[in-house]
Amino acid sequence: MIPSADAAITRDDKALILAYDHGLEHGPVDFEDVPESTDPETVFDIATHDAVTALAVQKGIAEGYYPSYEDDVELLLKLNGTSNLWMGEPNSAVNCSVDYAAELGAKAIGFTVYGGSNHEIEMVEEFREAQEAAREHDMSVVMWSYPRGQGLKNDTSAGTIAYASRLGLELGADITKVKYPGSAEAMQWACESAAGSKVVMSGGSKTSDRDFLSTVETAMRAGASGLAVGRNVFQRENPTELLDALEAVIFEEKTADEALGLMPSTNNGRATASDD
Ligand code: FBP
Repeated sequence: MIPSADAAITRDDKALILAYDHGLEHGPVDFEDVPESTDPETVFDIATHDAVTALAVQKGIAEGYYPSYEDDVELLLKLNGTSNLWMGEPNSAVNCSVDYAAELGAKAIGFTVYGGSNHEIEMVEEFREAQEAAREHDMSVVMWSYPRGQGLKNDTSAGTIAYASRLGLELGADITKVKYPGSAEAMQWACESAAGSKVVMSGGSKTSDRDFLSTVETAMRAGASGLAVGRNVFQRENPTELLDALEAVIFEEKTADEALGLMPSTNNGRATASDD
């Protein structure tokens, strides 16, 4: 790993990446709970929060909306992606070049690698091309390291997630994004396996404020360098409040309980009927 290669998308060596590639990966169903999130402008506005170190989007969204936000948001251009309409073995089409990402103003590239898929070999070869081109542009490299496919039934087991974070180190990612493996011990193993390169936790489907902040606190104490989160932010009625709380946990080493106190709409940390 190259020291400080991720400086443009980190703060105090930590990252809070807001992911908004769900329209491609999952489809518009992810915007149903908060229909305003269908409009990329809504999420670009959320990304102007101080806690957000980069916004990850696909090319079409960057082309249309980033010009209005380039002073306030760091762009992480996701170079590949697959729709949920694809029913084959896990794979991800490369839909943007590193040169074009740089032209659009991106400071970092994002790339999914499905280790264990029948398509692992070609995905890693595509990653190689992108990673080396990113180095030429001094752009940070973030790998979405999501083992799945073939015989990989449980893609969040401790051993699989430790292997996922190691793939990021071995293949030259500055930051590797992995699914939460379910415990502090497993997360610590994943972070140690990355041997000094950064590991960030993927947000996953929406959970309660308390559950989410507790998981983030656990991941941070286990050695994670932050979070790459989508639904747990933009599917909330008040994403700014959650970002205030995440800022406290990730950058100020506050506990989840302390951070919940920054969220008036959860009744200062006490769960309410709307706390879902
Ligand atoms: P979430 O925080 O909403 O889980 O987003 C993280 C992310 O990696 C997105 O970038 C991506 O769209 C999605 O999860 C992919 O998740 P999966 O491949 O498991 O459907």
